[in-house]
Amino acid sequence: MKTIFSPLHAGHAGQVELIAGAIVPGFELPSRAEYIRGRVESERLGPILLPAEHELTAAKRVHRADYIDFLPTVWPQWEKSGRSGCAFGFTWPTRGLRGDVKPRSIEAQLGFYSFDAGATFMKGTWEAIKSSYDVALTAAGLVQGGERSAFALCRPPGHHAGAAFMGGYCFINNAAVAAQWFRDQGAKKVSILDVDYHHGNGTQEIFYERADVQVINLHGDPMTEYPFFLGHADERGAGEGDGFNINYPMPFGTAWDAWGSALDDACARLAAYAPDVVVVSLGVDTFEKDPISKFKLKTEDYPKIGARIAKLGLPTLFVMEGGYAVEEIGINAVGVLTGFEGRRDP
Ligand code: SP5
Ligand code: ZN
Repeated sequence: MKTIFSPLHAGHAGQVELIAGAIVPGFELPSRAEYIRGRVESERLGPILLPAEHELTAAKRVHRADYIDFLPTVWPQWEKSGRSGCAFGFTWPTRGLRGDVKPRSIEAQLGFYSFDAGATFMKGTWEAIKSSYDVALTAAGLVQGGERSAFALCRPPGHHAGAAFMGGYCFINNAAVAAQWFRDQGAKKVSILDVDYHHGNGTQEIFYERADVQVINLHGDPMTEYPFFLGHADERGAGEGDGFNINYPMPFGTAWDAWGSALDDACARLAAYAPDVVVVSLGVDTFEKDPISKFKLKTEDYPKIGARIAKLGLPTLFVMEGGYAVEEIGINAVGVLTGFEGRRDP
């Protein structure tokens, strides 16, 4: 399969992160994408192509227009206000505060459009966000054009970003954008299968009241794992969307046995829905050595994920999300893709 990749992701670098009582260098590193690109090459998965530039129209089909218009202004506003370092909000309009008035301060605007301090801006961040969006849409175009599958090597990731908020390293929800774009191209039904370790709260929020996009998530139980405030099994969708959101929260320590059973169940629900196309939110932070996660999948398990998805027999777009065990991220992510292609020895 073809991979779409942009070198512009690399400008999104130098993040800091608040974690476990300390400020540390961010985990969502440029080297993540480089390791994956390297593995795509060494495994000869297929050609690696640059994305085509796209207008932001498709982004505004799933995100609020004012949110998308805000993103390119963040770094310029931050610099103009005399700040440096990296830009992120740390005051949020939570219960008891007003969420209906957007203040003028850039710090406050960042809080207004975030649910945590995990999506940070540096000088090259907007260009990276835009390139990640272009990567997703270009890869979606290949599948729309008749290819069985394509790999959108997106960075930054997207599944925590909602209609009008960023967070968890995510800004534009690339998988949601692609799913909506397939709908707008004529697909009647689209399924999003999110296998990232963390619940894709943004994707769930975007499609929660819709029956035309089925959203399935396998993830760490929000009672104990980030993003904590969404991702329970009783969240089944609302209104017309009732029954079209499916969550599989799982406890710390979950290994292939239980995770693979959840995937089987998820794939059965997906097949019953019978979508025209599948978008996979591909995170590999389920890996046993992931530094911020608590599942126990092994390198040999990733090709099995791909093989199970391939059995659906549907056009499939893979969109890169998380995975922070940098040295193994390429092996595991590309393992899913070679497993999908039915290669015996990935
Ligand atoms: C796309 C994606 O995978 N985003 C993940 C964002 C996770 N941010 C919060 C991480 C909290 C980790 N807590 C574990 C502490 C380990 N010492
Ligand atoms: Zn994740």
